[in-house]
Amino acid sequence: MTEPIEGLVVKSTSGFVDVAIEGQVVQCRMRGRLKNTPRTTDICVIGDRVKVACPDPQTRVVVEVLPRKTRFSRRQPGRGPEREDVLVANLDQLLVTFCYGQPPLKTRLLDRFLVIAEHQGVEPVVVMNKADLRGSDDSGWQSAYEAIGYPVLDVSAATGEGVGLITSVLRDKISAFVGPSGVGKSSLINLILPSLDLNTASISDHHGKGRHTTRVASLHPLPAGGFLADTPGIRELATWALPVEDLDRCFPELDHYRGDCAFRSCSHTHEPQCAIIEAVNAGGIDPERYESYVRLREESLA
Ligand SMILES: Nc1nc2c(ncn2[C@@H]2O[C@H](COP(=O)(O)OP(=O)(O)O)[C@@H](O)[C@H]2O)c(=O)[nH]1
Ligand SMILES: [Mg+2]
Ligand SMILES: [Zn+2]
Repeated sequence: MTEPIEGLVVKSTSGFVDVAIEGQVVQCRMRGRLKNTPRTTDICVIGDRVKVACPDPQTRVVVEVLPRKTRFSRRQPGRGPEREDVLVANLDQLLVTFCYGQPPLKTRLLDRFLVIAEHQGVEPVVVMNKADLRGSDDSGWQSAYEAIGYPVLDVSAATGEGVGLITSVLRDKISAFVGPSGVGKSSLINLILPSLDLNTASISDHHGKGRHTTRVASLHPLPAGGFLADTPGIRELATWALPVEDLDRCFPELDHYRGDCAFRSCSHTHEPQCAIIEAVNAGGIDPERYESYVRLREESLA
């Protein structure tokens, strides 16, 4: 038997995984011993790097799952020990997509997606689609985000404006699009990956139903290199709960001030000598972003 070869899991169904190895996709079994290992996390998900052995010419077996750099996951609440539900391993970036025109941008929701990305250790990129509908007073909010370090890409699936920017952001990385229904995610993905031919009739998207009812999690290879993650759970991202104690660290612009609060466990909502509140009053922190922090905090306490 030859040395196991390293590959990337691009599809995972029970007992079998599709692994991309040197540009080809091969179906593999999971080695029985791996399947039976006691676990609190999924053994093998899309984005995992694995070692594949070839005991005979017809058989490919995943013999090892390599350690994950990052895991994009959610906790499965319920009885017994909490279980981690990993949606994508080694996800590099989240393209948080909104648009000009309809539906209108909700910065609270944008901030929620950004916070989730920070919490998961994934790089967020803000995509503003339908740039063809951009009005002259539509862009004031962007500078606050760019100052924090979040790039904002103006694009249009309708005219093709800025699509090259997205293509270069996606190159050689594992990425996923998130955002509300109707902003044009499917339209953008169809431009980037025409072979996928996603349904852009947004009615079917609204409830996650429609043509693709039995969708499994997959990584789609991009023509210029890299992969686009498509997993049903990503759609529910906006409803994920966040641990309140982690929240202030998910607003990177607070980092600079946080250490100067008088109280070590300052919630930055009512305490005296709170450096964050002082910075909001002095104009160093965007008041809208601070408002998002306060709201998300109330929500995670509820
Ligand atoms: N004007 C304009 N309309 C767009 C653009 N991209 C998508 N749309 C329209 O927006 C609607 C929703 O698009 P869709 O891709 O289904 O959004 P999704 O729900 O985020 O996947 C469709 O009617 C599209 O034709 C764009 O760049 N400009
Ligand atoms: Mg869609
Ligand atoms: Zn404080």
